[in-house]
Amino acid sequence: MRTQVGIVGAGPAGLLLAHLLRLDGIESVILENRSRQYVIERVRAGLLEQGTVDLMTELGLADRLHREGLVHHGLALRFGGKSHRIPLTDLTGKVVTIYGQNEVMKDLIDAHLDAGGEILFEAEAEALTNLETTPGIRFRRNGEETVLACDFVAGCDGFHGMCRPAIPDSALTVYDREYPFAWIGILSESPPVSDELIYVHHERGFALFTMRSPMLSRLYLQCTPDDDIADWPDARIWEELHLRLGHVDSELIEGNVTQKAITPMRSFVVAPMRYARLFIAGDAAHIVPPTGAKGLNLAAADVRVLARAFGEHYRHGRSDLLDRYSEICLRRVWKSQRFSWWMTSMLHRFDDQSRFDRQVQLAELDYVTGSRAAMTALAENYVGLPFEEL
Ligand code: FAS
Ligand code: PHB
Repeated sequence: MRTQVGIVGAGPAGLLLAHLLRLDGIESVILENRSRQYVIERVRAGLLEQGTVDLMTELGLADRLHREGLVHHGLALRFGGKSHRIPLTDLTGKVVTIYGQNEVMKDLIDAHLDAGGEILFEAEAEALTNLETTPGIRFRRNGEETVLACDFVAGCDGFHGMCRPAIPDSALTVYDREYPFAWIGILSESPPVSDELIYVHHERGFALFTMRSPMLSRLYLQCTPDDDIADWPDARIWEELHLRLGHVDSELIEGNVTQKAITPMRSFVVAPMRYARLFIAGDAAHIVPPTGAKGLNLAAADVRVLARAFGEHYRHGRSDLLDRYSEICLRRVWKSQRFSWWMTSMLHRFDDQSRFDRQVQLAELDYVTGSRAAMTALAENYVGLPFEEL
């Protein structure tokens, strides 16, 4: 098999890249080791920055998003039993949109296949060859081994993929931080407790009240990293959510829990995001704790740059943007890392925390929710920093 850009992974990064390339007349083939059904049912992110929605709108992929997505103009930080609203749109002129990642996946896959795009599901990429000269991706599908020859490989295979590990350790610098807690996330068939997100700082630990639709709530609780989901029956989760939310005007309604999982919390970056003719994007290159809701949005920002760089290469034979791909993306990645680490540090309970640290956290929350300058800094990072001019 042969194509111009071989893409490993049909997540947000791989699919958005394939769309951008197709519209630029550049061929690509996506290899995805999971089934189509699995990819569109996987529950992950749910908050889209304005820039990500604008990108999908430009690509003509946002009709259902605009119909079904929930546009938010603010969020609440809750501490000391009181909620404080951050008026995102008043402060930045921008909005965020709640629209499940699995819905984004459905829209991107349907549209790409309808437009004649090529996605091979249940195709596991096993090895990359000749990355310096004539790259190949060896993959296994239906028990058969095949090599996809290509000009470039786009490693969009997530944190646990095989593309990043294909880069020699000596060529990479790794930045890593693990947090001493994790998140239990549930989907509940119940109306959200508020029509805007509530981020809760509580002595029992962090909690987040978000949603997927007016009848589907998404709820998160801080737990310990080695917690076993079996130790968290629904009743215990609801009890903890009520305790951490405390008394609010509207009632937290308990619904049928349709999905429940524990997500580890880490900050991770590798540099550079390129090795010869392999370019890595999204979770394959960086992981943020979900407190800042940046994961999916960073993946979109990476491939926006990568697609433009491939376009310059194929249209004008120019490689300067390919050469600057890593530097451009890492600037945004580190700003999102800083913001996600800051939100995580300000809102979570650390077991080794002293009384002093705790008071500093509360003072930071008090300052951020009382100063227009500090609120604006939070808001502009949350809605998404402007894309770099390319
Ligand atoms: P993805 O991981 O989405 O996609 C990579 C794809 O590559 C997958 O489909 C995988 O099956 C495929 N693949 C892997 N190895 C392969 C191989 N060898 N061959 C072929 N295909 C291969 N972000 C938020 O903002 N909010 C959240 O609430 C949130 N929750 C999350 C919960 C979980 C459990 C996880 C893991 C992430 C969560 N994130 C969240 C972050 C998430 O949204 C990611 O940032 C986003 O999916 C990144 O997209 P990609 O880089 O495309 O990687
Ligand atoms: C979600 O809706 O899943 C979500 C929203 C905001 C976050 C994390 C997760 O910070």
